[in-house]
Amino acid sequence: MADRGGAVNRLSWSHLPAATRLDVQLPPNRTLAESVGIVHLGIGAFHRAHQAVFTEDAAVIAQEPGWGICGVTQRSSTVVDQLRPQDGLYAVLERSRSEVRARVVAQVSDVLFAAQEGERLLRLLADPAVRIVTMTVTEKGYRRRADGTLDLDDPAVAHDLSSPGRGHAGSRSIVGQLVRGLQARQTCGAGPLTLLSCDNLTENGRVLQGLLQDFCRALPGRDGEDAATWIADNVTFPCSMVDRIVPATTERDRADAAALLGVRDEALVVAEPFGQWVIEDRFAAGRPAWERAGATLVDDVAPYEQLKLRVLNGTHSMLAYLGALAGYETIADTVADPALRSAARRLVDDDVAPTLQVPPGVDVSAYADQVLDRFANPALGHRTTQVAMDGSQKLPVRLLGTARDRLATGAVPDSVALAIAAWMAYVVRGRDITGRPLPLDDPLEPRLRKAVRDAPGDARSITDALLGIPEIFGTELTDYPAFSAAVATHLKELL
Ligand code: CS2
Repeated sequence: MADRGGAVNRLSWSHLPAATRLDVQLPPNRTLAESVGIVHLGIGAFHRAHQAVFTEDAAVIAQEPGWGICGVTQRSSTVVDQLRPQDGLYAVLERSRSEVRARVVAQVSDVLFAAQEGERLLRLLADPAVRIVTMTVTEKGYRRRADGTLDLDDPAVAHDLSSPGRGHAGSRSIVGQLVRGLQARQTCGAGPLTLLSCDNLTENGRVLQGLLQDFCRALPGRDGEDAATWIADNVTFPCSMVDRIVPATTERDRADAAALLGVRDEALVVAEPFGQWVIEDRFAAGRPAWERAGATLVDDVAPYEQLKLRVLNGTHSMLAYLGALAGYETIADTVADPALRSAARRLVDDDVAPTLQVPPGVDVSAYADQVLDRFANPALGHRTTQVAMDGSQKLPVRLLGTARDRLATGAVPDSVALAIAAWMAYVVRGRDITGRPLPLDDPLEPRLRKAVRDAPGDARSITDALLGIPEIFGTELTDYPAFSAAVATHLKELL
């Protein structure tokens, strides 16, 4: 089956790339990651291109075994089917403007499909060798209400709360899996643990901690109280900021990788050369020497996180909606349009910059230039519609904090209004300028469609209908009529 660039064999420890190419980095010694010390929930492309790489580099530099990763997949067995036949090996294809390089990563030494292997997940969380649980489960994976509390009516959460007894294995929500795992850990006497959220949320560690507390409070009987006390005494929840652009892998990427590696890699991920990780240094039971791999360990992540979410992710979302509507397939094509690049730059200069608490040594203008240059990397092929998905979950984190801070000082954040109007136009139109359909991939899709259907159809009424969804916009924005007027004006132009 020589289907991928002539490569017959599949990547694994018995089929490694030849050691002769300078543009291919081979994995380190197999034993380094054999023993699992980290369980990662949500083993998608992002984790494999980011935290797993930092962890492997740290293990190699410090020559420290024991931090192998067991990647847990939640919704489908695809990643398990990709990684297991490859002994967990996969390549990161790094695409800069001028070159393509690949490195084979071996840090993910085990994988697990939670829906079918609940018992094993529980055993791992209760294993004393496991000292950190990291996660990238996306914004919607936390199942939060608009007020930040756990959505107890969410079917997965409700299921987990009503499942019988301590340490029950069939949990479906992340929060349920964690609390049940921690109960099992308490029972086994396995000792303290760190839960490290790596999702794009404001104060991700605090958010996670709050959700676990909500879950414990909602558990019937004494179980919840016991679990909450044990967690308070034994578990830390550092915040972290993660950054690397990781577009969805395509068949072309797989063919390029096969040509480079000489073996097929079904678990391939693609990434830009840049990578950043800022972590609050509050670990309950040790951690890899991530600082030796280039991560920044700090006392307070908030300024870094705010900078990244508001500048990078804020402009990313704005460009995704404006670009998709204008018929651009990729973010790189979008920032190549001078009008759209300036719109993103204005969002940073006029609205975001005045709200920031700038991290030491950072120049916001230079940071914004760097971000837009990263977006402009044409080799990535990062699709506008990929960034556009889950808007209802992303806008609050990326844009509404900026809006609130500006409004509180009496300013009307016109660029934020444009970004929100672009999202609304994307939802309403469902097609780009050439008539091509734009997918609305969003957990609130039925709600969004209904709001638009029920509105009379002019830009003002659509703006009011969508801004009136409290799950996205909360309730305070309605106190600022000048802001909703600005959104409506932009929406009218876009429609
Ligand atoms: C993007 C992010 O898909 C998206 O919504 O904005 O995934 C972005 O590429 C990363 O946060 C970069 O670190």
